[in-house]
Amino acid sequence: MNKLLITGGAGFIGANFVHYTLNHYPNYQITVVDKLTYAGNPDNLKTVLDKIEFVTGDICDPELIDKLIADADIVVHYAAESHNDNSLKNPWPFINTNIIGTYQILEAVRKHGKRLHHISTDEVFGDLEIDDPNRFTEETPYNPSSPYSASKASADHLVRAWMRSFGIQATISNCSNNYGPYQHIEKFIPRQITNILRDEQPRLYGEGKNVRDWIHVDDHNFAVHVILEKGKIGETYIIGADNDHTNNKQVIEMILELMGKPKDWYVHVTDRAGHDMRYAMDSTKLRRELGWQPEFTDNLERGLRQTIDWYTQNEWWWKPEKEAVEASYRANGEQVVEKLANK
Ligand code: NAD
Ligand code: TDX
Repeated sequence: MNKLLITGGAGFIGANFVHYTLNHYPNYQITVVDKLTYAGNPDNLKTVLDKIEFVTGDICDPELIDKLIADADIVVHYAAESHNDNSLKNPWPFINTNIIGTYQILEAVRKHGKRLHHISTDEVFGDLEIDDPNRFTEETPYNPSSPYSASKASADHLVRAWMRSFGIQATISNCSNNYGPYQHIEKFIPRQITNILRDEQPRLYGEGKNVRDWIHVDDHNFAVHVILEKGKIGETYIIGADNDHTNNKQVIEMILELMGKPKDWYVHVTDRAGHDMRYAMDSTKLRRELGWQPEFTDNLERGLRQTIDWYTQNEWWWKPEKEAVEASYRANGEQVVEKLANK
């Protein structure tokens, strides 16, 4: 039985990966290492704690990481600071965890000769114009915009350098925006759903023309398993579900309609500094070479309905934090922009 070490397994995508693996790939023995930052929640794993080993710890701690990787066969590296808005307020945790933490993992993987899969993002490529027909591919040059995306780009470069210089056995995936259960309510989709559940209006940055290539978290994690099983060492794979045709305003309108509210019941708020306009992913390589296909392809509405149901049924999970998350947005200067009427 292969031993899998999952970093960041108490966060949104990592916790979903643990559940997905236990349900679909039971032949792995799982250890999770997670620092339990504000974004890590042990409740995300509470139903499976008897089936996994959970270690509270920091990926920047070289001794701990060396010991855990010595004991594993495969490392899947999700741990990161992940929220762009936070990286604009204080970049340091992003530099520390995303770059130095990845360095510590690479050194231990090199020393012990273990297999690594590194989880990255579409944001390393920068953004596209609204009317640009191109999509990001594995060959697109890196051009990150925010401290978050620059730190993820740095980590990807380190992984590539360790593959080439030291011959470590690694793969990389760059995925688009995820949504689904257990996503922290600071993020776009769960923030709007939980606002509506509290009878508060959704909050759209600027005009809301920005486009994200939405993918359900299970489709992302299925792709990671496909790469672990069939991916070629040294390769990078783009993961995306071809959902790059719905802008933020339209996503809010869909959520409002699905939750029985008027379509224009939202407010425009201060835009994000340096806000990326559009991401779009070309996942042809993953589909053609490894045979991956997403289940929620082109069906954002179905995925949103499932996600709305989850937040509706799991108020206990998000409600205690909601006030503080919204207070933090206000403290960072988020304000309603009166002059942008909904149209
Ligand atoms: P998240 O913020 O929900 O979870 C991150 C987890 O990492 C948390 O549990 C946190 O406690 C843990 N962590 C943070 N610093 C740590 C440290 N120093 N040591 C150990 N654990 C630490 O993030 P997420 O949205 O689940 O993203 C997971 C990964 O996927 C990240 O690498 C992110 O860049 C990447 N990614 C995310 C998306 C997305 O849409 N959310 C898209 C593409 C790629
Ligand atoms: O309240 C909001 N209103 C709003 O209009 C929030 C929180 C966001 N937005 C906009 C900003 C973005 O255009 O929605 C879009 C999505 O925002 P986020 O959920 O913050 O995601 P994004 O910045 O696109 O980054 C996400 O996808 C790539 C993840 O957070 C990253 O970890 C991942 O790498």
